[in-house]
Amino acid sequence: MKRLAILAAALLAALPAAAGEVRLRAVSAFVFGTVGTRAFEPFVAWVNENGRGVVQIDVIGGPEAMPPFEAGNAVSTGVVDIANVTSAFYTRLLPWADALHLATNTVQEQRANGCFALMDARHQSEMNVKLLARTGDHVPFHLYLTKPISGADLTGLTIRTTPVYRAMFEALGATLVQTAPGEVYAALERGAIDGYGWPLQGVLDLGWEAHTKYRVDPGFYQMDVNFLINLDTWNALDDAQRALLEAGARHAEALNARNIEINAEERRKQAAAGIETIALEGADAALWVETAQREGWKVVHTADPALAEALAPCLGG
Ligand code: 173
Repeated sequence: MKRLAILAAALLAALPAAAGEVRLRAVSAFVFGTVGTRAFEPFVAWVNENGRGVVQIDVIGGPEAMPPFEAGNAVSTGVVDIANVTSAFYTRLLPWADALHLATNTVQEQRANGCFALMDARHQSEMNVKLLARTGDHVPFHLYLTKPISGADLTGLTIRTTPVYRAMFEALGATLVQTAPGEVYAALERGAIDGYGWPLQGVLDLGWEAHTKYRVDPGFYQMDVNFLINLDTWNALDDAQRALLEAGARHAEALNARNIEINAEERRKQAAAGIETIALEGADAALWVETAQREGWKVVHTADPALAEALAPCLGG
């Protein structure tokens, strides 16, 4: 059976595509049906619906098909054509990419003021990918905990991180462990961590509410989930194929506005699931958000001072 399947796959791959139609292979660093694919799924559906005979996207899979921190490398080298991935998972390839989640404006504003074009150009020259779309606007990140805190001090707590939260949580005194999202549940269950960073959306998609007691407010930054396409693949497409993908990207970005409503719903769902809010106030709240922004930008400055200077104003300051 297995040999037959392999033979069939080989024969299919050897068949020439319909004239003018190109098939692109895509992976997602996030599990399908969760917050990280909320814009990518409609993008793929839109392209496959509107791109018949022009361009089609074949989804290979999510993190079960490829480790999430490898997705950037895979699209950079052309192992896949398209990746749905957050910049935090490819900072090894593009150290300044932490800037993306520091934006306080929308991708539509970044397209209008030239910031998107600048970031796209740098993705192209430094990572061999085109930045096709940015989704996730309006969704802040939060710290979630299994035990309470009384202020903006994380001393003594072991927190699961990614590059998104690292500089901020470290400055606030936490001990950090970096893991892929797929390892968070087990780490909570084992008691290996006292909390984790994650966007406002998605905790319940992943079942983490079972081991989550608190969400710390306010949130900080803005989630970025980007569609990257290998630059050689992009350059080999014709104008109609590129236009189709660009239109699909705009379609996905237009969905970002819905996040404002989804955020409100998510807060209600978390509360209903027993996740209490720890709302930092006054000087603690100020320290929380100021530390986030200051420490985040420090990382970008260290990676590329000139680019940090150029990006800060057009990402909303
Ligand atoms: O916490 C994470 O794994 C992370 O960095 C992230 C980024 C964007 C969306 C979801 C999670």
